[in-house]
Amino acid sequence: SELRLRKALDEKTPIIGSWIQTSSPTCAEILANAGFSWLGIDAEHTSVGIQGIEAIARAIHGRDTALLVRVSRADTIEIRQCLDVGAAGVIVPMVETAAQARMAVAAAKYPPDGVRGYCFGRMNDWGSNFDEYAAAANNSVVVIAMIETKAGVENIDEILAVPELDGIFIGPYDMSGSYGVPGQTQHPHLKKAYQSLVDACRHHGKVAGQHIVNSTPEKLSEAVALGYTFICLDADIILINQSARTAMETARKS
Ligand code: 3PY
Ligand code: MG
Repeated sequence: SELRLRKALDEKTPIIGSWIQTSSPTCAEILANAGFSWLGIDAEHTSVGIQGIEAIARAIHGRDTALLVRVSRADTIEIRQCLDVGAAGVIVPMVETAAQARMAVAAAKYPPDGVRGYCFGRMNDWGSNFDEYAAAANNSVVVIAMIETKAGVENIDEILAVPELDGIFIGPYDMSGSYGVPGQTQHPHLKKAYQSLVDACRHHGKVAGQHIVNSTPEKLSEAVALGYTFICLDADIILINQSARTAMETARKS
């Protein structure tokens, strides 16, 4: 599963994931079985803690679905804990400078590339796979920077120049706040900023990611046409919310 994610990121072929905001291993298993290539647990804005992340990693183990965690910040301990329980990589919010991108990468990589600490953990089968995992991890672990402020857009070239950074993921809501048009995620200034990010990624050979909320086939084709290859469709809470409301609407009408 990590390999499929890494391959898609390297080849810049569109790869479709979804988002997890609940700590339910059952919901995560359903999403994995539905065929998403990756699932991103939101540990920045939700109550899903490290035990929830570990439970979800177990629930989707053996599927062709890589687990990513949107951590709360570029913290070395938080990032290593996510990787040690089995995440294939991290999505780091609010990256605005190359220094912050370097910190994120360093937290996720073993020496000499970074400062990640060694341990026996889920990721190396509790030590049984210690040497193999340690040898492969710096290559396989994925680090994505969220660009969600005007400063991040302005510094995108220096951020993408950090060699081990795999790409970026846009945070449209925080971006709209940063541009002084809160909630207007499709404001012309934002659309221009998004396109400059996608162009910069193409120039640096990195992936550009976008979250499509209330997804439709049209929104997905538009994202692919614009050059996004790391695509997130909806979220566990959105999918269940929509289905529940649709079911009740239908029931009320019948
Ligand atoms: C944002 O839009 O700010 C996000 O972080 C979306 O995940
Ligand atoms: Mg955000």
